Amino acid sequence: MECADHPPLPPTPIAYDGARRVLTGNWTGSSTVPSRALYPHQWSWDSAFIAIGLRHLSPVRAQRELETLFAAQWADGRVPHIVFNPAVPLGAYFPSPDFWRSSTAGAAAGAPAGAETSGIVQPPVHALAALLVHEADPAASERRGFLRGIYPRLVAWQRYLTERRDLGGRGLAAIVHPWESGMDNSPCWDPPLARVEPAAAGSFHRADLDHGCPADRPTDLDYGRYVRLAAAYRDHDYADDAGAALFAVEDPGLNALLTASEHALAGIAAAVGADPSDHLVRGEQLTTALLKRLWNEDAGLFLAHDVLHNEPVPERSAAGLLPLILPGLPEEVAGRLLATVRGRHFGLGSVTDLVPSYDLCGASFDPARYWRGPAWFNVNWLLERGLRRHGATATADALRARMVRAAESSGYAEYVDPVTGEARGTRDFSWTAALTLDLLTRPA
Ligand code: 9WN
Repeated sequence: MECADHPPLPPTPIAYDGARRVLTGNWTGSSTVPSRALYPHQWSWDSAFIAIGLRHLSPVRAQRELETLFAAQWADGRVPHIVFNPAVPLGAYFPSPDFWRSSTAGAAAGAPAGAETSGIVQPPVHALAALLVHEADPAASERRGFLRGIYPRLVAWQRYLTERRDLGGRGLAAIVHPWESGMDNSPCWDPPLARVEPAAAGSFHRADLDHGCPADRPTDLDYGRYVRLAAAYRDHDYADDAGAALFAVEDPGLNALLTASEHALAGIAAAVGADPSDHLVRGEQLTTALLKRLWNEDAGLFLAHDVLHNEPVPERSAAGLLPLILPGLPEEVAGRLLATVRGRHFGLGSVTDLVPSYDLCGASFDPARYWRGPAWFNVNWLLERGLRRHGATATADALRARMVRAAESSGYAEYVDPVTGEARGTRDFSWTAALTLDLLTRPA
């Protein structure tokens, strides 16, 4: 994915040094934990964002970040959302490996025997990350066979999503658990989640509350439903069977990243001497499906679609803005998205410093709670690229400067209050640091 040129930011050595310190502290030797305390394993989309920043410190380390993740890929192509570190005690994070039981319950779906992972996925930012990592040092990438090695794995990952996960038969991938969106607690999942019977409160222990503030985290009721959904998927051998799914939703955020990654795969194919045309065609098909299935003219953004009830979810989330990163978006749609970002629902540049994760005017808006209003740096990093792609250069420049300031002043927080910038969630969070480095250093 290309971005238009933009002027370098004025030097901010404190932000750069702080971000480097976080990434160094969270490196385990083969990958990076999102947070030492709260998330002590490897997470899928975190690693993609982390690699995008790491490439500025060490392109080879950035390559290893992605290679370590893909070493735990399942034979059906899925990239698990967590790869567990066997050296970390079981009680440090829940749901732990003994909950997912990937090497046994996932055997039929091709889970690796030598690693314990979760069985669900996260959004596919990986092809985009791999291309950016390669471009940071093509000679080192060539020497290590990085792109050539990861290309078939990336293709298998994309095909898993476009084929096995097209549960609605509508040309889009469906998520089977809110965590698969990466925006776990978004109000978009409330209506389909309300139909799920929660697991009994005493049947599990929430390790997240040992480290996080309850007001910033999901409620116990939502957590009970997450546990029920994950257990049901596991007990069905992680088979992608539309008839058995308790939750199936087409998320515009995941599908936008799937489409962007198909375009990135075209770039990777060209770099390794393969034919990029299939990826370009698939990228166009996905864009067409996104527009046809999820675009909502009245709302001025893309809406999630509940596959099991065959209806749109009437909630505005930042996920519905993410197609702004796509090339080939019709000009009038891009124009509406730009207006929505700046308008009263997201307020960028007037009410908010960073784009909130959810509608400022929505009934469920909460500036503190997990994906129900706070601003995340990965979402804003993607939107900054999208704004730039569609010519909103001044808005992108201003957003970039505010992101760097917010990252530094919040102590590289996991998320921030979108209006006051107050730090929320955990601190020294890896993708916040990585994407800050990228904003300070780009273009590679
Ligand atoms: C569950 C690691 C992950 C992110 C997700 C974020 C949060 C986990 C949790 O942390 O999810 O996967 O325990 O809440 O929502 O986007 O990848 O940083």
